[in-house]
Amino acid sequence: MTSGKAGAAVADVDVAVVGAGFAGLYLLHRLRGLGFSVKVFETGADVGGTWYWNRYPGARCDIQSLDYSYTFDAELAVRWQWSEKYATQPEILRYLQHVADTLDLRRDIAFSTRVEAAEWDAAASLWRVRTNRGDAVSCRFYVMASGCLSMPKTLDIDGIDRFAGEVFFTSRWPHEGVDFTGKRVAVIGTGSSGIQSIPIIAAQAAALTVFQRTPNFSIPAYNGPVPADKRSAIESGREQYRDEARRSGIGVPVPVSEQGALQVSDEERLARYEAAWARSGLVEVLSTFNDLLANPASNETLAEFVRGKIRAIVHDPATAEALCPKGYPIGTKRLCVDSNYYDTFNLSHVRLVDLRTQPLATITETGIDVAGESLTFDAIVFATGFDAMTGAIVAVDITGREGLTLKDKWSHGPRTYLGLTMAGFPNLFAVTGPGSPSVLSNMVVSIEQHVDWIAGCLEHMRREGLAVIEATEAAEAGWVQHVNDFGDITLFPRANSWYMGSNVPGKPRVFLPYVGGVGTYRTICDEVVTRDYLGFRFEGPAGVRINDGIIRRVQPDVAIMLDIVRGLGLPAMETMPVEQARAFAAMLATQRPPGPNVGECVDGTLPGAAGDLAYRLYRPATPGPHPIVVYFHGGGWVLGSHDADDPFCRDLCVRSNAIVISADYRHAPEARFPAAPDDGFAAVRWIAAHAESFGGVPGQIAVAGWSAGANIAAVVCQMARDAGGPAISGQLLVAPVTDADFSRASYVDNADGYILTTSLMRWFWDHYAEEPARANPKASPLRASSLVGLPPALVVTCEFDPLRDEGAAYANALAAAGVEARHLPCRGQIHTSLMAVDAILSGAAARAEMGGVLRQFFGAPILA
Ligand code: N01
Repeated sequence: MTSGKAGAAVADVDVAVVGAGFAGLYLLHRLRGLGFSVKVFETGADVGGTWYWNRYPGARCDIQSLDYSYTFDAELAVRWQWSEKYATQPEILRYLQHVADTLDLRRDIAFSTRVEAAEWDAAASLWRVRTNRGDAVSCRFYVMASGCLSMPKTLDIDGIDRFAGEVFFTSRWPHEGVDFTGKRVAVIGTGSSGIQSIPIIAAQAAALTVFQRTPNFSIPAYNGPVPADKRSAIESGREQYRDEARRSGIGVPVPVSEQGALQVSDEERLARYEAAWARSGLVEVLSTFNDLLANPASNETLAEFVRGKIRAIVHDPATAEALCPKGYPIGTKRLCVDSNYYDTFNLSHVRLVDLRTQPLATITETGIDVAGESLTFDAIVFATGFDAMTGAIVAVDITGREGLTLKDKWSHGPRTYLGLTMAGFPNLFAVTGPGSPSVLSNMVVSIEQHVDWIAGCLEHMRREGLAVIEATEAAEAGWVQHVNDFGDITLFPRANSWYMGSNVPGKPRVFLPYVGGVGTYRTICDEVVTRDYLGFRFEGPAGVRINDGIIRRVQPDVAIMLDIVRGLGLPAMETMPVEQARAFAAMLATQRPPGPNVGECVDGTLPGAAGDLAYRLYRPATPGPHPIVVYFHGGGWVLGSHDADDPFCRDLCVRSNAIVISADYRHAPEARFPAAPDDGFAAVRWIAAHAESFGGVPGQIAVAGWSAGANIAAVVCQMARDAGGPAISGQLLVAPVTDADFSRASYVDNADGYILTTSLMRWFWDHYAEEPARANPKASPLRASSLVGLPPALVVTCEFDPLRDEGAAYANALAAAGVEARHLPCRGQIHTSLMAVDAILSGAAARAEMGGVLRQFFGAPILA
């Protein structure tokens, strides 16, 4: 018995845990070691979780056993020797039984006991848990360690109750095993469970028919003894190996290529895929290039490679084609790892029924009816999957504060903070819950990290005398946003998979796991702690303590870029002499992806206000003539050239179907204000007057620019209006400088840390213009006496940019002056990130919108 908060009710145990699989066992051991009393409830009659239930023939892990092992106990790691590269279910179960015995865990586990309900008692600050055996247990903390793939999907096939033969579910396989010798067997489902069991069932059965609705990609396991190189890699530096796993993307230390699949020649790409196929391993194969799960064209190269393998293995071309997955990217449904799966379809007694061409009508007394055929079977095996990630959690009737049930809270998709906790549900934790890397990782690594985090949190609360912890609504909403943002820059949402909840009829289509990687995720969880449990509300005898906030607000790919930049320890540009800063900026520009191909790219010169100016012209691949966008590069009037913004200009050209002419201008401090806008205006006048010679449409000229270039574009529009021409069709101002005023909130909020800093902006202004000149509308276009009569505008601003508020102010002022002006605020972006074409994918939607608006400026329809 243990006490709750001072003066509060006394709980039966400190912690109640649901599930005695990998997660529950380690949780029990870890918390017991810290002196907490723990009770584990397990539906199964023994430990094992997933590995207790999934006893179907061929069940194995698909992460190598040496990696798919606990790491918390060095002695255990040395003592236990795996017999195979991918251990079988019985061996993994024996391992977990061994762990339970060695650590004496069974005495605190109630087997064959299902938790049916758990209710938060706010007055007593404890959970009241009820089981199917009528136990009522109170606890201070309640932990769902119930697994991600433990709740079988409710069967959505007609007629199941009518079948008179034998029925089996891979997820609930009989303990005594099944003998299919001489039988006609049907297997429905071709996910990992189907793909693992089909070859073994085929070896026994008289006839096997596989019913496939969606083909899956599968790679060979090449199972065998534990690979010697892997064993020695671990044994020669166990801690270092495990640490690398914890900091890796998937929880297995595998080198990830630094190249995209399209950055190498066709021959090189094929050679790498062949090597990966020969080596196998799902993590390894998907790490062959760094953009396989982000770039559809890259992904398709691997998908087609695997299809080629299927066609080479399966003799009957029609069967091979039916087995070839199409219509979703490889890796976005769990990649399967098989032993002789495709070869099985070369056996004369094995048949594939493609449910896409012969839909399943019903199950009958004697078998299965599909379109045009009635098939007879002695046994049907359902390998139809799980209500993944949320199913097992909401299977318990969980009621939090003020009667809120978790089922209701998650009715539109799960909402968690870090995949660990939920607002409205105090003192409730989930191990590898939705919103954490979980199923996209080596589960054991993720489980250990979650258990350690929970243990650390409980210790912290004990130390501080805190009784209740709960995620705040804002922290949770921020995390849900971050998880979705990460999912959205990958290809995962393009598949109907259980990752998306789309395998279960009626389940909200939401990307369930966190795709940022276990290393990134661990850093975030640790940061929550070091920032004094950011995003949590605590209650204790001293009252309520709230540390509200959002742990990640910048877009995920922007965060990764910022981490890389920070890691490089680059000097601040404003500390350099101008020439050095220019060379430095030019060097950085060479590190970016090149941007898309355009029809033609030519360099030339045109007359400026005081001498020739270089320009670069980008012509679309479509037949001309085209409208023209005159573009001004960024760089604080001091740095940059048409090289600097080259990828962005290419992107604009492709998306707008317009010629983009990136016109240079004289730079400060050699040529200070107003040289830049004077050159800009001269360039626009020249190009307008010679539009046809550029292949342009006369009278269809827009201006665009980024940062200081957007300042020039905005000023040029004012100069053209005041000079009576040329007519400008529209202005695209991306993160523009519009006002020399450092007092706006965005300068304060984003002073540092987002590449363009306040001090760098001061440095730019100091080089560009004397204080009094800065008030001139040719330097600060927001200060123009009137904005009436300016061309339509799209003003794009970035949330974490010192220039954000002056951009927004310009958009508002334009609109107030009757200009057709739109403001596009980009959540989570920084000053430079929209320029990073093909590197910051979260900026792609904004770039598409810019291209669409340019088309609108010229009166053309926006393409999809
Ligand atoms: O389940 P699944 P699983 N009519 O959902 C089909 C892990 N695991 O148990 O894709 C006809 O992947 C369904 O078709 P479709 C691993 O993470 C690991 O195989 O929905 N067919 C699909 O083909 C894995 O990803 C290992 O069109 C129906 C299949 O059933 C996860 O568990 C081993 C249907 C279900 O595939 C789940 O794998 C096993 C219907 N009404 C599992 N309903 C390891 O190796 C469903 N299907 C560690």
